[in-house]
Amino acid sequence: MAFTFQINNDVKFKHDEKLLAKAEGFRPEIKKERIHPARIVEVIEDPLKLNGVGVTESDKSIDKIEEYGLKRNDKMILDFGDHRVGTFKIHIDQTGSPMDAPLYMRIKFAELPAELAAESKDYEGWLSRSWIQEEFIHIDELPATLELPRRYSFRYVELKVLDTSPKWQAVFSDPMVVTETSADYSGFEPMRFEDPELQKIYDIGVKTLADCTQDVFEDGPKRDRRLWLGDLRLQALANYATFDQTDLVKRCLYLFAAMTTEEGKISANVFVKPENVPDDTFLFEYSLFFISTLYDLHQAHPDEELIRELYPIAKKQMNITLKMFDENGKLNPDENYPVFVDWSNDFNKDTAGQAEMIYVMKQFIELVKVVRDSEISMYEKKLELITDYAKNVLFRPEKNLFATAWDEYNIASQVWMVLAHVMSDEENKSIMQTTIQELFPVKNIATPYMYHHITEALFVSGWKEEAIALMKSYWGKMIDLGGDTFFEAFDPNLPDYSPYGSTMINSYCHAWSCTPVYLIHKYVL
Ligand code: RAM
Repeated sequence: MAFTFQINNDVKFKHDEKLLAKAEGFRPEIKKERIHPARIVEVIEDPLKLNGVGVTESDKSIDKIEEYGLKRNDKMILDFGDHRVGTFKIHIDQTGSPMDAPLYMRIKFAELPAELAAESKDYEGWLSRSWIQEEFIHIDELPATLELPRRYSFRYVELKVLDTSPKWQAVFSDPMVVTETSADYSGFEPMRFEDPELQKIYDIGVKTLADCTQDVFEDGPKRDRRLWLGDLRLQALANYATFDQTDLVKRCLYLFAAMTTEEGKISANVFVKPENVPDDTFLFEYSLFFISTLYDLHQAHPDEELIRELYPIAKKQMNITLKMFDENGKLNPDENYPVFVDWSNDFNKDTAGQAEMIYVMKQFIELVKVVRDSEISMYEKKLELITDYAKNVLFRPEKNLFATAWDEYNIASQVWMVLAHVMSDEENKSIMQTTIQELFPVKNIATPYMYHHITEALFVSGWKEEAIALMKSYWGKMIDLGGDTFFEAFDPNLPDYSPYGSTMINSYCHAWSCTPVYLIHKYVL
């Protein structure tokens, strides 16, 4: 089912000031560092890189940058050597005759060379074009230091002079990014592997996580630059395996907990600037993953007081979701509260949604035990009913696979049922074997988010070699295509895929793709 914009203007939200104050108390310090470009590059055709675009070192030297005068339509691309998140500053002067007209220029920021080759005037996607990282600027007097107020996410900066005048040229010097992150490297010991492929995947995963670790766990520093619950759940797991900044996870949980709807439904994402505002967007499992994130935090760093404090929020959400199940334990999907699973809409998500509920209910019951809620048996009975429906109706023994409502057998259904441990370990191993035989190689899955779940399902069901192979081929392919960080959306069969109708808006540093750091930490060693 397609999920685009949800507009729910009539929904009323709470603002629990006490919980918001706690979120504020855990606001992290943003660390800054000045970085200068490593070289000047030019865009080239490169069939091995994303969308066939790469870069090569220019014959211009970065050390002599102030010797190059740029006139109408001239451009220069600065390469900052790695992915950076921060603000940009450059000094501009002129050479030649007096400045008889303003300087008019475009500055474009790109995470990957493919974005340098794309022109924003051609953009026809359904998300706002305002996400495209470029600025058109007039400067009346030179010399001047141009300090852009916005934060950008990039490795490359293209300076294009749209016009000077035939009498003079623009001269640039001292370009610099002041990077921003709240990731704390001080106590962090990166893991070391003999396998160089694994090392690269791990290192890039850590970098992806760090660049998304800001005032909250952002989904992506280029876009949407906000806190999404589905992303948070995975970021938090990766965080425990790396920087282990528990306070930031708490901050994010408090933000969601403080701003539910009046009924207690949890938003899919929240904004924190200029003030805390929940988005009127709701996704079935994102709401539920508040419970998972709380459970995972308690696993990583037991904190009974926090569980007691946030349990009422988790319970309300659980009760709201339980109403979506009928007397037989079947999920009645609601298109206004869609099951997400992946950006691909090429498969039915009902069975995956049923499994996600089982996955979360098991974690919820552990929280029920922590707080000793007397309603425990009601939840256990509901879990049994919903699980029985999955086992007796959705599972097809003759196929050894779970079906969806329309008798479709897809990877997502198997993966989530395995992650939810609906069947025994032995049965799970055999279901994943059938999945590998019948449904692999993976097709029509568009995000590292779903590839993460496929990989984890292989690990938990005893297919370790297959899991590592999938991780290497999928995340490794993003590296081969030129990624310095991992992408938001990536279908290896359709490398130029975008959920939004244009890759210009895709984010190439997206936190939900950083999970190899967690998977490697948990299952490989
Ligand atoms: C993308 C966002 C976010 C994700 C949603 C569902 O648009 O960037 O990462 O959680 O999809």
